[in-house]
Amino acid sequence: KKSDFGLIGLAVMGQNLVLNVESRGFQVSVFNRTTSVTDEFVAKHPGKALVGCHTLEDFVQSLATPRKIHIMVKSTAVKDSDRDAVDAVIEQLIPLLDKDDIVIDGGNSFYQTTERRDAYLAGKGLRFIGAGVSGGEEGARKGPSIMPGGPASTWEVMKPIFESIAAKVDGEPCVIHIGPGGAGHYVKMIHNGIEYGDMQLICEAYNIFKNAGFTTDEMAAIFNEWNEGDLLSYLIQISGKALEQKDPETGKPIVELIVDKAGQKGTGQWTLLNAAENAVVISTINAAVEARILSSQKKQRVAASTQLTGPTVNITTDKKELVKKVHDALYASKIISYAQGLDLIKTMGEKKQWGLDLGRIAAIWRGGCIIRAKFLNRITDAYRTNSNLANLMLDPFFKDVLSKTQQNWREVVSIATLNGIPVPAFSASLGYYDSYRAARLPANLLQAQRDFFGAHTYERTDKPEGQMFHTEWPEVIG
Ligand code: 2AM
Repeated sequence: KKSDFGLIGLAVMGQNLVLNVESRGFQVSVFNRTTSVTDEFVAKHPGKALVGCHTLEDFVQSLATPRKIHIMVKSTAVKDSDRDAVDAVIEQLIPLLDKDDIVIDGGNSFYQTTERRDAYLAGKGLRFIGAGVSGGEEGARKGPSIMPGGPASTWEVMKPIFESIAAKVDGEPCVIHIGPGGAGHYVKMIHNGIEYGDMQLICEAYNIFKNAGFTTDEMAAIFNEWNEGDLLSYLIQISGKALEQKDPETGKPIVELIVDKAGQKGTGQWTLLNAAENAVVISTINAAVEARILSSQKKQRVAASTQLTGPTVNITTDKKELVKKVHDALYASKIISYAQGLDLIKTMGEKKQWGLDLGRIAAIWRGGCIIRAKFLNRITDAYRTNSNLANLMLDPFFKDVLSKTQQNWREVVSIATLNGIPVPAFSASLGYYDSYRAARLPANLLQAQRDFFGAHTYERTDKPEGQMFHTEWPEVIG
């Protein structure tokens, strides 16, 4: 019997994905460059419908047509011109495949690279799907959130397998056809940017509590409680669990022993670059990426800590009150972060004519992936009610939440600022909210400056739009 599905690249994610597909009743062929890995994997799972292959030829021959070959190897290309392991595997596969066979790249590839591969394989009569897969190792095994991009007709062929392996929420699989070409990997990239935002916001909440003298156990209890309400999400849940964890050697909370230097693999930076290219403001995600960068400059920070002064921390707010305020600051900032990320997806989707459905995209993030959260239901509802929503903040539900949380949000940013506690993502979110809702910003003076030094001209509030004016400004000497 030929296999229903094939997977190349048996690192942890690949292995887990194979076990997931197999568990849904499909026979899976596997191939890994280092053959001992293949043998060990198959030997470790006796009785499962797995076919281990030592050569790509055998692997391809073992698959039913049209073949469905999922590549899960290390992707490193960051520009459309870069070639990486995914390209190497594709090149090896091409001479072995037949017309209409389907190649799926399930790694974190850059969306432009995906577009190049899509066009290249289409030119050879082959079909390509660039799929963002989120959920880490556990998600891959039990059900990830999958964001596939490619032709709708190819999606139709892949749909039964993708839907059966994806996470389910309320019986709905966490996978939809995102759009053509690079749309899937693009949406996965923004998903990662949003993930950066969510994580940083939680860390800022933690930092305020820590400075206010809360113990890690108290903080764990707060996160655990929040996980029963509006903030219910995987990231809040694991933050509570992480804070509870004690180091077996010292008995201390493990979180307090972990060095405060954050790593990153690059999808956050890609998101920033793309936002800049599209002139979309994603200040919360931006703050989150930059916070990781500053955290990694530990040496400079330690040196500066004895040179640059700040206020003495003295938070006098009642603990219970503070918890409520920080909750609201976190909730409001999270809404802003999603509003910005979705604005970027919307802008790019329109530019590329991808026909993206923001409500359905939010719906497939409800399960499987790292940003899974209860409040995504509200986002889905918002776009279901109004698919043309200009900004998530303007949806009636979110408008109301922002209105009710903002006093506490402002107080938290004030308390943190007055105490010298950095809250770059909380304050960037608030700055965005206040700028977006301002009927008049100080850009009038900015236009005057531009006209002053560069005769760039300006419009007037008392004259028709589009009519440009210039002032003969006085000469400035020195
Ligand atoms: P390996 O076990 O032979 O190293 C993650 O690194 C996965 O990608 C591994 O399964 C690894 O195979 C595979 N991989 C990395 N580079 C590769 C390449 N150039 N060709 C094929 N597989 C590769």
